[in-house]
Amino acid sequence: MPSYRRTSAVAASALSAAALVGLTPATAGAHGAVFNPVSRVAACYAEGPETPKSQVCKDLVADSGTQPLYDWNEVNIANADGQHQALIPDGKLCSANRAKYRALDWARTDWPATAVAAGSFDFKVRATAAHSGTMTVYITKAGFDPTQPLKWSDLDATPVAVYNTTRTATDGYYNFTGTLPARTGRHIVYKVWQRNDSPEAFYSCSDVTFGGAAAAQTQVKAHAPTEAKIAAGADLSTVSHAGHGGDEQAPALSAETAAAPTSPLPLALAGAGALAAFAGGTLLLGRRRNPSAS
Ligand SMILES: [Cu+2]
Repeated sequence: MPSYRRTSAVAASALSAAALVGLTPATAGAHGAVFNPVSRVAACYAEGPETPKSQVCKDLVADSGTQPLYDWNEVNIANADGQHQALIPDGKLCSANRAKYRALDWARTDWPATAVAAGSFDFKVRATAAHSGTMTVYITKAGFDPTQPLKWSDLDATPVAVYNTTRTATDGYYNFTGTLPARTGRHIVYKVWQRNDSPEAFYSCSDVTFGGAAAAQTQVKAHAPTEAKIAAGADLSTVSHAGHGGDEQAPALSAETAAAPTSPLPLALAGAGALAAFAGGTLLLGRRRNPSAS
């Protein structure tokens, strides 16, 4: 499908103006996070990196600082290439085995949680950068003990949702419906988002509670960051606007555009599924190792 990766550099001055309609500015940082049910890192970011309210988020900041929260849309492995279980040991699923995000692995029962019930569920993923790939969402098996570190074998092999993502997201969100099985008490929803235009993958844990009693254990209500909150913290994010933080090389660009890294680059050519570097009025379609850097 991504045959454009093989495309050798060609001057594409003949590209129709219609194709330009799909150009979107690549101003956002990388990736995204699950907002419903809200993921651990997103819930703590929503509380405020400087003023966390729940004890677990306070403890996260005490342990790891505020940066993991400002970088709420990261939690990635640049070269995952589908090898999730080989790369992430048991107990490290929520951090994707990233030391920076180690606190997310804490097996605690006071993570802000979303009350859910068996049946249809509308997932929401805030994508600060849209990527082509597949989002696979799992839930822990019945009988899961949330006081123990999350293991791969804790996850029900049957996903609760599988969603193919595109390079565009509606108003910055991927919305899709899944089906939650019957459960009781506290469980973890685990998301793996594997890109198919690069080996990169993203991971997250969202805490959910089935039934009212367990939900009451959470003192601070879980909520997702607002757009205002996202904007307010963007300047403190270390997730590069041109690449993917420290995890990945910034995209290879033409000489002209590489010389001006601060200018927003129109990277996405929707429809054509191709990438363009817009330089000096000339559109170049070039082969890129990592075509969809955001
Ligand atoms: Cu990204």
